Amino acid sequence: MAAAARQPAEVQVYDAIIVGAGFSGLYQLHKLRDELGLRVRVLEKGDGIGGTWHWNRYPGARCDSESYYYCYSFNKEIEQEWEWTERYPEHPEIRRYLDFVATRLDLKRDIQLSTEVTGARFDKARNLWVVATRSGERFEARFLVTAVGCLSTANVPKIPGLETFAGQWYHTGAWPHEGVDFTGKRVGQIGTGSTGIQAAPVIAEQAGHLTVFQRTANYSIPARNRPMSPEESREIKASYPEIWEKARSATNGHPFDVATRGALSVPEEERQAIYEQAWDRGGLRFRASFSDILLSQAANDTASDFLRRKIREVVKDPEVAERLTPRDHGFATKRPPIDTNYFETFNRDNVLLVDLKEEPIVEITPRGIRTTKGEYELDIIVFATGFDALTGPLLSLNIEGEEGQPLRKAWAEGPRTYLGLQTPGFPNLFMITGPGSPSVLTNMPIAIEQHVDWITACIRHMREEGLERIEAKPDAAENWVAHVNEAANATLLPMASSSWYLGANVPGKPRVFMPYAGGMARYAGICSEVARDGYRGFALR
Ligand code: NA7
Repeated sequence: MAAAARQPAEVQVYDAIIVGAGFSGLYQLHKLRDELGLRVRVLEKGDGIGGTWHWNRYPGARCDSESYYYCYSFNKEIEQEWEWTERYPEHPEIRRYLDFVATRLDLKRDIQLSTEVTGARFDKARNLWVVATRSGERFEARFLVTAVGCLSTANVPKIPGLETFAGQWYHTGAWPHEGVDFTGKRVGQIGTGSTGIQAAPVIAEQAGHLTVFQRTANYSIPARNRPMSPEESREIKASYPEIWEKARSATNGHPFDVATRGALSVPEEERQAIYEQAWDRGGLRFRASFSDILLSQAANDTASDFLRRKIREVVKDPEVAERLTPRDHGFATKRPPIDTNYFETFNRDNVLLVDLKEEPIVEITPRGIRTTKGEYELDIIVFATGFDALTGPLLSLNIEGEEGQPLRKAWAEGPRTYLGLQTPGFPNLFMITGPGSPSVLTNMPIAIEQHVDWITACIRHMREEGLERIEAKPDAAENWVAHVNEAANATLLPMASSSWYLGANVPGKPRVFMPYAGGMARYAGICSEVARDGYRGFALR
């Protein structure tokens, strides 16, 4: 590729700037550079590629989607050559995979690492984005594509006294690359979401003692991780066309069927047998046991009750089991974790559960964590406290629209997008898996590929037609936000009051259900129709 033209003021000019070098940024670079022939620069804050997998290196970090479909589908050679070693890929394996893809497609030469975007503003006179970085570089490009992921802004709760803590503390989403040695240490882990549920069993095995501070008890399904056998791998590779077709036509981008029968349409005994089978098979597919687990409270109760019973069966101390049992929300109304020995971990002698509903944290002291009942002495605190999800990564870029309005202000009452792809007042800004798209409710690579393909086709169209500017119309965004709400309200999803889907985990964040719950296949259909209809709802010129 020709080097970017340099202007006297050292502004580096490109056709497109992509922010982020995870799954979405890599694929978007490939499409814009290698298919459309654009001059593209990827700016990545981390010192390596991999996005969420660059940062999330905490003990036990692995993907909850199965490896054979947590990958790209667009390139047959990559698909056939890469060998996954386990049913669920652990973080180093995903990084190796992305490195393999980036090398194969020669992407690295256009990715600038250790480059944090600190601001971007739209110059409406010239119809282009001006992007600034922490090191003082300036870039200009017609298109700005955010590939920043949905879960990349770590949420470290503001607990008084953290700065006085004499030990070490870490957030799981910014884990030290050299790892943390827990040997013989007294460890406190705050948080029992998907991350905490993966981390606790591994930390407990290494640490002298682990105290798990739980605010909301969670359901979890055994992952049943295992090595991939060569026969299984061969079979999968031979069936990829069907696998991808199924994933794309599914509600959640996973290549399995959701049962068509309702939970209450079968007798109790049969229902229990179906749940037992799903429990033994393991993984997120448990949710697909019946068609209405997220649609009917009565159906959901049957799944929730089954999982509560499993906790009682696994955890030996009935009081601990009761504290670990979720009673305030139904199964899968929050993102359901999957685990390896999570509940079993509470049978260990070196593990203690602290229920923060009974004894809230008062402060962090030099020696540990003090709750209303007493002080827990600790050497290390692990914050498995999640992320400022979906909007956080976008707002932290300090984006200003065509009238100089900050995105933070435009979204003060929650994200306003059209299709999760664009927001009014911010022309030529495309958000891969932005709020208002299915994103986190799906197997992410499927959602990412659909968005990147759509954005690429849109930019191709603009260039062919000699257009310089595309912007979501305000009424299209209003209607879409209403539709996103309507889709969420048709399910039980908005009922979990502590869910990060609603922004509830971050104090002061607007309570808006952010991802699109109408289903991946339906959503992709709407996007295609919008494009076919001359980009209905967008203003182009
Ligand atoms: P989550 O799912 O947001 O979980 C965060 C956990 O931390 C959850 O148990 C929270 O309790 C807890 N939390 C958050 N803030 C606090 C404070 N201030 N005090 C005590 N406990 C707190 O994040 P994860 O990293 O586990 O998972 C994120 C996604 O990554 C996951 O869903 C997958 O999609 C991959 P709460 O439930 O809010 O009461």
